[in-house]
Amino acid sequence: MLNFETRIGPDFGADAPVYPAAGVPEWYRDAKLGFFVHWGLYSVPAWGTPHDGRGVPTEDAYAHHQYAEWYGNTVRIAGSPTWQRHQDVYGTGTSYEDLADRWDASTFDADAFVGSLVSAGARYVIPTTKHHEGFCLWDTETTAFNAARRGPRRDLIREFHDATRAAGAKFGVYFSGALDWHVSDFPPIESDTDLFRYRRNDERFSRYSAAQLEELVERFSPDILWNDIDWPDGGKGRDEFAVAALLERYLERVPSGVVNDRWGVPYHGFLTREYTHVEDIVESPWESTRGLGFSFGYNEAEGPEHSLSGDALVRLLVDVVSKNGNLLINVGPRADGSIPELQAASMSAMGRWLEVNGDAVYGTRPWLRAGDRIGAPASYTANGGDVFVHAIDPAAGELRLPSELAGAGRVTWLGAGDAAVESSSAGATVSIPEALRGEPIAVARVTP
Ligand code: FUL
Repeated sequence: MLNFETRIGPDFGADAPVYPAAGVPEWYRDAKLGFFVHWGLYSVPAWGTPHDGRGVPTEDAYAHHQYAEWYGNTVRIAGSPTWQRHQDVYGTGTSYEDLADRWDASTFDADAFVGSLVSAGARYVIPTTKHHEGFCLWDTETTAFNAARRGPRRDLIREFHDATRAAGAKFGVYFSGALDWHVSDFPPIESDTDLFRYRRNDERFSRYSAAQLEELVERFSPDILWNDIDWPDGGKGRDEFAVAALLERYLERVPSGVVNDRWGVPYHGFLTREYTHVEDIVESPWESTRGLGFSFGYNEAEGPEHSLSGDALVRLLVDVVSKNGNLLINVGPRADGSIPELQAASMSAMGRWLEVNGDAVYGTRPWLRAGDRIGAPASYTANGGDVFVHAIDPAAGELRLPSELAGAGRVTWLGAGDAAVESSSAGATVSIPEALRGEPIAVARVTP
């Protein structure tokens, strides 16, 4: 997994740039669930070695990268499975960038696509505008290597933006700040050290990244700027094209906007965690991200054994929200813009669950603690005076209320009405209605 430490630098001493006041708006904390969309040239081959990151020795991690969106790097590592497969499928004469002309997105319908994310519960949508490959999905003036001129011949980000706003969701942009393989000339990245060594930090590139991000801000006023893998060092000072000035102008334009923590400067909005289990409530607002499988870009080599089921997805959402996080779950479409069935099935299951149980997720804040694991396990969320007790093993048939709530006024099951509380010397318990025992999580609302 790419859980390297973000590198803060360089140290400007007394000349350090001044950053805008950091903050995370309430709308973001209320939203709880967003969808990432990783879509790019890598969706054409749609391939990576499927694994969860644990079975592969560190020295082989990049040659066997499970992230299909890293194809453009993995394919350059001679002897890697991706290198071999590329030759088998495309022959030796096809470069990664040639894939741009093989990208046919003609069946993509942004309204239908975003509609399925919103039905799955998304309150915000963040497409990759430019991943590490350097291909821009919007009609940019900064490079001809973009989706309006090559492949789809459409401004895909404009389409995502319009559809997302029309659906009433917030719109964010993912942007690969310091990695752009299209305008770099380095050996492939084969280790976490290479990740910082084989990247451009010069002023020209810093200006290029700045111009692209600024274009996105001016055209789309995104609610979220989700930068990835740092910002080029040449753009970290006090210049007008540097990140401090960019963020200042962004927040002037979008005062309710929010940014993440991957800029490589002493400034952050929400914290990010990628394929990471967080143990307990984190006070600073944070966001958990992962793919539905082990990749963000669509990996056609993955099967159900690599993917989150609908039940597992609901449990992940509740676990994250009970600990003060948002879940940014990723969908990786096929090149043509369709959502693979395996992903669609889990998304629909989450949407159905949220239709009944959304009150226990959206707008909530953590309770006194994230959960209890004594007896039948439970997670907690709270809103106003109400506490939501999430039975995470409803098949157990019984839920024990935490001692702080034992004398509470009223207990109702979301989707099944009032509950009768039984008190004994062991504490207060409620029986889980039969109708909810097959759910991934059954939720009792406790009103004092
Ligand atoms: C990582 C990237 O390298 C992955 O490809 C993905 O975009 C993930 C969200 O962030 O750092």
